[in-house]
Amino acid sequence: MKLYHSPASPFVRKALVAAHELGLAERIEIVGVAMTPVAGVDALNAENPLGKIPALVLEDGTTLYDSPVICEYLDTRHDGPRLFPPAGPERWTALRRQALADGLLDAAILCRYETFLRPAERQWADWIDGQRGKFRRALDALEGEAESFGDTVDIGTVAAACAADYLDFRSLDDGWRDGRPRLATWLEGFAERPSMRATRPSA
Ligand code: 99T
Repeated sequence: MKLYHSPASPFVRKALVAAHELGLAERIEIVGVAMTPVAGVDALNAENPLGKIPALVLEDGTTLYDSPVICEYLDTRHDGPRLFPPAGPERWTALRRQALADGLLDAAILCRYETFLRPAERQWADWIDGQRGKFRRALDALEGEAESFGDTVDIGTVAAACAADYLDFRSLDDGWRDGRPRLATWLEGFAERPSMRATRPSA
């Protein structure tokens, strides 16, 4: 399998953390790409018309995207404990947490693009505030349930860890731990998992 990858992408990281947790990381070949919403890469666009990463090219040439689909696919490729609970309330909780964390990231990345990519004279402060409001409310929601994360390793907690860690990586909200002690403590522990350490972004 080939994974279109950038070390900065928290969505790619989520797919790779899943691969490490499931013992599949060595079966994935990394294809590095550097693109933005305003500077695409033809080879990636040919695999994923949305021009986004992660995109996973399977052995039969099929390409899967986006990160929830890739993670759920990887979860069918092993015999160990599942990252996606198969049924019942645990499944809906894990999927909802994944949606919350992915939505947090969507808002955070839109802030990043707005402040980093868009020329300063065209930036829209209200819009940035709106996105910041979304990811801060998402953090509050994660804080509200962090105590129940316990030692759970599923797609919900993997997504939550990748999302919160991205805020630090891009310095998008340096004070996010203030008032969110449970989430902060939980992340400190989860970030030490080998899967998280192996995928920690460096640049
Ligand atoms: O929007 C673009 O054209 C390029 N952006 C991406 O490919 C980002 C990379 S994070 N990926 C997504 O937004 C994927 C979202 C999708 N729903 C999923 O896979 O779950 C780059 C962050 C950074 O550089 O800081």
